[in-house]
Amino acid sequence: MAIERTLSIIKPDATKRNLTGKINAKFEDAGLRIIAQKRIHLTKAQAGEFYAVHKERPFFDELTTFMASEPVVVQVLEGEGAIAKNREVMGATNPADAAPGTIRAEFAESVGENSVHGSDAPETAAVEIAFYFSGLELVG
Ligand code: FUP
Repeated sequence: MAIERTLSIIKPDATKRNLTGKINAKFEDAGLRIIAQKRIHLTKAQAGEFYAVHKERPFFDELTTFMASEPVVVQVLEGEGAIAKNREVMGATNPADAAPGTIRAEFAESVGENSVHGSDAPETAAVEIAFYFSGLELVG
C-alpha cells in the first residue's frame, strides 16, 4: 500500500481535557508519523469554512460553535494507507458505536464532541491539509 498523508484534528473536547499526548500516542502506536502539528484557535467562520460540506445539516451551527470553543491541534499524519488507518484508530463517529481501544471509544463524549477529525479520502485529505498547512510546514 502507498504512503499517504491525512489531516487530523484533535478537537476542543480533547484539548480541554489535556488529552493531546494520549491521542498522539494512539497514532504513533499504529505506525502513523506526525509530520506537522500546530495548536490554533479557530474562529466560528473558519470552522464553518472547513466544514462547508455540512452547511445544510441540522448540526452545523452546533458543530462550528463547538470547534471554535477552545483550541484545537491540527496535524498531518503520514504512513502506509494513512487515511484508512487513521479512520480505524479514530473509531466510528458516534462513540457508542466505536470499537474498543479506538480514540473515540476511549475519549469521545458524544457524537458531536468526538475528540478527533480525520480526512475520509485522498481528495479531501489534500484539500484539508492545504487548508491548514503550507508545503514548507510538512516535514516528512
Ligand atoms: P466523521 O467523518 O467521522 O468525523 O463524521 P462526519 O463527517 O459524518 O461528521 C463530521 C462531524 O459532524 C462529526 F465529527 C461530528 C458532527 N456530527 C454531529 O454533530 N452530529 C451528527 O449527527 C453527525 C455529525
